[in-house]
Amino acid sequence: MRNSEVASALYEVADLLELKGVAFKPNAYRKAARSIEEMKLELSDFRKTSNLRDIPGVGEAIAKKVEELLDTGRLRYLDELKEELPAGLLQLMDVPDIGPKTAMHLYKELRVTNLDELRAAAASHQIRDLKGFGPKSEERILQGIALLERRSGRMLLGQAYPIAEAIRAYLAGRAALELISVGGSLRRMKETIGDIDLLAGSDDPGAVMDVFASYPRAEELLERGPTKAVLRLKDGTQVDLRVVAVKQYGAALQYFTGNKEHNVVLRSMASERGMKLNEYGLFKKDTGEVVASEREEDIYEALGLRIMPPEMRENRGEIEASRRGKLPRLVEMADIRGDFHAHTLASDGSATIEEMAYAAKGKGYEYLGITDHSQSLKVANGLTVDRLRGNMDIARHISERVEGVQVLIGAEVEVLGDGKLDYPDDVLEELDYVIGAVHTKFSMGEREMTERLLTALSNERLTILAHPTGRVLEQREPYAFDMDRVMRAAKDNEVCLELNAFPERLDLSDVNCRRAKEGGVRVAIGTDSHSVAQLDYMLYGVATARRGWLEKRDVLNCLPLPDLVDFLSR
Ligand code: DGT
Ligand code: CA
Ligand code: CA
Repeated sequence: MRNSEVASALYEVADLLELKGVAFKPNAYRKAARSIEEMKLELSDFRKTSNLRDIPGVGEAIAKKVEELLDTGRLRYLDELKEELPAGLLQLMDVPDIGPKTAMHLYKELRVTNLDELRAAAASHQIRDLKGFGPKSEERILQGIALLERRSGRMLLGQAYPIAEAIRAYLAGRAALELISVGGSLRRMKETIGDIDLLAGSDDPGAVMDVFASYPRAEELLERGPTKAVLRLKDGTQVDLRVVAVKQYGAALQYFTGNKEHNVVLRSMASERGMKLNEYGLFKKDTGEVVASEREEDIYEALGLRIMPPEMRENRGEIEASRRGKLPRLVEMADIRGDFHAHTLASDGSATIEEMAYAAKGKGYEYLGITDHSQSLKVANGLTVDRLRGNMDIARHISERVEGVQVLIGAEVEVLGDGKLDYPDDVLEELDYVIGAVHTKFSMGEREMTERLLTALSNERLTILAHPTGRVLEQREPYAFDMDRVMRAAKDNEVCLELNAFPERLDLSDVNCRRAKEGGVRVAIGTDSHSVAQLDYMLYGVATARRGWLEKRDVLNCLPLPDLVDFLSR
């Protein structure tokens, strides 16, 4: 069993215990699951040399269960819990706004045991009369169910990327392949991924396919032809591999990177120039002579274009920009000098300020902003003013101790319903910078929400507006508000909009990043890390910024520390 599978069993135990109304234990299981998810080493290797109880959050009882999972692939305790409660109850908790308490309440009061029964209960107005519910809750439940059903079955970039990277590395090592790349939406670093496409260039396709089929995480080889194979992994993910001749690698890579609309335009450009473009190459129409095929850039060049980064290939003006020599120089990971959004043990993170600071230093950053939650967000253990001040002292101390990286002292401050910020102005004044965030009252109307955001933006202590649309990919739509007015206010008040790099958010989206750039609004990328490992999410933030055509000057994280300090002290 892989760590992710062990973790997901423990999460399920936590959910079921919570449904049963058991106190404390669910959080213990979740904490252990999180630690296991974040381990670099596989548990099966780890336990050869170490004690499972050395894993943070894993005590004697949980260690036994982890052992059972590793040894037998099953957990009797989990099976028993599942027998006690109807299986569909866990499904109810997939509906936004329905947590374990609500699910259990609906079960006890209305005998609702699955999604269909929940829909029926909401539609026949049985829910509004329950204590703590009303007509609005019925509406929200129905909307939530509809959203669940619309779920596209697409993976998040942050899920697909590590899976694909692991297979790519496996193939590159075993098959001694030099020409191997991800293709499709993953190469374009789109926020969600339908399936993973891999492309290899080799003159011995059979050997590459054999290695592919031997991948340890493989469940089943669904398809194997002379040049194409499809593998299903143990976690259900599907991976396409194509192997093409070395001489045709560039053409195939171009074709299978897409997107489709981008390719359609290229093909018609080829046609206008008396040529033909397909996955084998660019050819002269009359003689069939090969114009380009081995290198991707040669294909673009032969069409009068400069090759552009895959992230831009969405037929959103990149071909025209390339033709006119006006391609932007997209921001890169190497340009990133720090991270603006990180939580610690003080609120709902899992690491200390010190651990986070060392991790930032390890990444070569010049600065890391610590932004724990503010007082009114009690579910995330938001900091009272006293605790915040205590934390500031610690952060200053650590900043001095950890050489080479500056710990910036910020806070992720609630934007309250009326747009006011959740700490008094004099407290905000003590911070190096302030992130404002909406985490409550998502369902207010467009006018009210716009006013709320504009009020927050008018506070001169606000530096960054966090995850500006509030969307959660595949789960929650953006809240209603007037983006144009918010962008204008952000520009006028010199507030940055965040590109939250957390895979579930990627908010601002690529399209909104581009709007920000066009509106003269600077973007600040924040990973919203709740652990050391999540600092790696910067990669997805930068990719999304690149998809939004952002350049170094558009991104706050590219400022060297002295310039950033200047900016923050204005
Ligand atoms: P996905 O998997 O839904 O996230 O999106 P993609 O872009 O990865 O699409 P996929 O996996 O269906 O195909 C991979 C690439 O292959 C796609 O980006 C462009 C190319 N391709 C696939 N089908 C066609 C097609 O019918 N015409 C053209 N021109 N290109 C195609
Ligand atoms: Ca794909
Ligand atoms: Ca595909």
